[in-house]
Amino acid sequence: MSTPYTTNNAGIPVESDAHSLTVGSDGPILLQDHYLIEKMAQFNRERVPERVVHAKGAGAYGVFEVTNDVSQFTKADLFQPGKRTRMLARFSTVAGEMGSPDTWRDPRGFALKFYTELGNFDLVGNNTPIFFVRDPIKFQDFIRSQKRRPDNGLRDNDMQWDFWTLSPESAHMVTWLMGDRGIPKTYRHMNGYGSHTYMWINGAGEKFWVKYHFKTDQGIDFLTQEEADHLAGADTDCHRRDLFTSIKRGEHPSWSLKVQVMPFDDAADYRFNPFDLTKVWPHGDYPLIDVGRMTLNENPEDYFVHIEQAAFEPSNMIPGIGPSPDKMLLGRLFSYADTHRYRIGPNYTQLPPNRPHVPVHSYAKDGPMRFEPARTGAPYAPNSYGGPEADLTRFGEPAGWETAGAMVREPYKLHREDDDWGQAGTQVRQVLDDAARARLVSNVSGHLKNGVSAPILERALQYWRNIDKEVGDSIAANVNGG
Ligand code: HDE
Repeated sequence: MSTPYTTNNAGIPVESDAHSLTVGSDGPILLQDHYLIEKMAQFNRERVPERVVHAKGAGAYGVFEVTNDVSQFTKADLFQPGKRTRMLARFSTVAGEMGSPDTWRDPRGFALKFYTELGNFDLVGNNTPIFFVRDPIKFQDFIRSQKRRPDNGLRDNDMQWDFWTLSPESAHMVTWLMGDRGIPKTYRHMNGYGSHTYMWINGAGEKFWVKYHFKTDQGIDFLTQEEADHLAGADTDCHRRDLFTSIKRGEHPSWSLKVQVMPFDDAADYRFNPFDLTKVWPHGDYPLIDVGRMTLNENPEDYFVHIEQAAFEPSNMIPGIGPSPDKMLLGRLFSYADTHRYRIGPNYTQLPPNRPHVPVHSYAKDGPMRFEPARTGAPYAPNSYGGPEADLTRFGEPAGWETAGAMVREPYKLHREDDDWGQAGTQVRQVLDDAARARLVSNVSGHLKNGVSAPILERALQYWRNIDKEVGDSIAANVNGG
């Protein structure tokens, strides 16, 4: 294939990419060199704002295929027997900026977009089944404690432990973060979770509560703090590189999707609040049920077009899937589309990674960079010109639940075994083995010794004793004695 000739953005052949237009070879540059101006002006406008969280990431396309019949629980298109659905995944860290190291200790984003026959279904999770807080009003404050101080622009362990020790509901997630799961060996060697409780609705309109678990088929593996610190300098983008090169080699990473299903009426009296994002449902109560497998088998052609502009939103739920009373999930249903409209523009759903693979019959129109005409007969509904009409009969069932009460600002009502320390303690004592517990103690000790001031340090040692007395004492001995 012959090399194409260079054009400008208007498709006009250009004379040179090496020399600006001047008067004589040594003379002044001419304003009429609009190609030079185009190159400089385009360059100055290449950035879109980075994600305010999860700025550093990597992504790939793939396919989700159903391996087990779960249609008794949901009528969702992508979960029907025999179904294969194209998808996009993006993995990320949370607090780091776009150029930050892949190996910083942090939860990892696990964002999935499924291009189903009834529109895009997005499941925007993490590599942890829980989160630091249980009310969205605290999320912004939490993130700011993880980022940079306003005075010197530096990250600060003092802020992090100040926030965590003043928000004890963070204990379960901090135990995950400071353990082996806090630094996965690669994006391929970590699990993904929907984290929240969601709703499934089957063909008969029966509702269930579900939690999603994407178990890595590569096996869980992690980096020690020392290995991570070395890679942060030696290969800052090691996780992005690993995902891209493994797919390029034909080693397609996959994850097996399983769900926990809770009968709708169990929620009210379950021993834990099933909608509290800082809690898991012990698998003995609701065992894992196989659903299918996601395999990532195609690298994006262009990172900026497909990954930097990818827009995931928990509000993208298709028929058969719905939200739950989880306050964090309900807060997220607003935030993501809002951030996309700001970061990418109001027509972000028309971009390649975000556009549905089915026809769009919405009444949205105009706005910057719009390039799909609104095929609605007239720009309003209803109209007499063949415009689309909402089909209440087919899609009218509300994925909702009964609720009532006065308007209040209060924490969740407690279920029998709800508290802030119990599940963190169970994890430390029953899930971690001795070696993992020792690494947890070492990681926390090292973090606390790095810039945490006395009053906050005392609170942090008590925080860990509340989780587990023995672990708390070991950390205290390291910090005070070591
Ligand atoms: Fe996010 N989160 N989040 N988050 N989140 C964003 O949307 C938000 C939360 C997660 O690869 C933002 O597109 C609120 C939990 C991932 O592009 C923003 C709350 C979980 C990604 C936002 C949370 C997540 C984001 C910033 C508390 C796991 C990256 C950029 C109620 C279950 C997606 C963007 C990608 C990104 C809001 C908490 C996962 C600001 C308000 C919990 C994986 O809209």
